[in-house]
Amino acid sequence: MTAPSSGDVPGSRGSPPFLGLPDHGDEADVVLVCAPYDLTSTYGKGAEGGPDALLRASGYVETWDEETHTDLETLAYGTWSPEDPTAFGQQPPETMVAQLEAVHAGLLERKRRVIGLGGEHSITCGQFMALRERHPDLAVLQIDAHLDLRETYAGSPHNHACIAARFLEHGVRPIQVGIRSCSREEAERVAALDLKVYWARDVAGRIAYHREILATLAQRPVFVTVDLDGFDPSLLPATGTPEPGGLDWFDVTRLLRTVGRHCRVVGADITELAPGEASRASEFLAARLATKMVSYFWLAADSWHGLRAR
Ligand SMILES: [Mn+2]
Repeated sequence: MTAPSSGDVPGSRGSPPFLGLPDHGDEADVVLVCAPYDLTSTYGKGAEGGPDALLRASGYVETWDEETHTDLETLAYGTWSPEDPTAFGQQPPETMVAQLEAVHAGLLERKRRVIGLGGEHSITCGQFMALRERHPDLAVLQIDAHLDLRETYAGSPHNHACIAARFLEHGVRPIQVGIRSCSREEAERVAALDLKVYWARDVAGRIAYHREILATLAQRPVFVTVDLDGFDPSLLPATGTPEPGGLDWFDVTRLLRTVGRHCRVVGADITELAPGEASRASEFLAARLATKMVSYFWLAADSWHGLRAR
């Protein structure tokens, strides 16, 4: 694999194009960064197939967003994929994260809007670090079934069960939504640090808490990281740790729409899609979520915020 530099040109290297549209390479407005990585997952495996499955499914998603009345075809898309996906997937998490950080830093430098595609949730750290470097006041909204607050897991600080601990380590207190599983130590950490956790049992089917989230996000640039296990497994079974009692489609999309409407979203990702047999609905949901992110965070947001859409 060739080491990426900040000047690395995004371009399709074998991954299906987003929405089946032409890949605009270096001219893209929105870049999907594929991270086919699943080394540290402990239960259900297969997340290395997530980015390609999502992109493939996106070819069958309507480009007209029925809700915001925006046409995704008015933006130009590109994908970045590792030169050698097998080598990418076998490297230790520390080097994987460092590589992704360089890729994301280069894209941010060129003012690209980026959605990271996992891969397991540890891939988030690369994009987060690049965004944090650029936006010292970065806020993080995490949708997940799990707190991910362990300092290390299975011997690594970059295990997929540790991503929120990495946010804290870099001075960012994540807002976590959809949580319904944690260890005693993680629960104690939430209490000790007074972290803002929106448990699935408290927020499923509700929207009143959105106002509180907006107050916390205030005027800060926001990174939205979605572990797909935040959704209920009846909707999205194709994920490594399908915890019961999750969020439904409208729980998640209404929250993301509110955040796009009122905040400046500077990056997002979708992780932990682990395609397998009969996972078409999961793959399609993940692809549809990517289109909603583009609409809410950028396409519709440009007009909501009074900016001129391209
Ligand atoms: Mn999770």
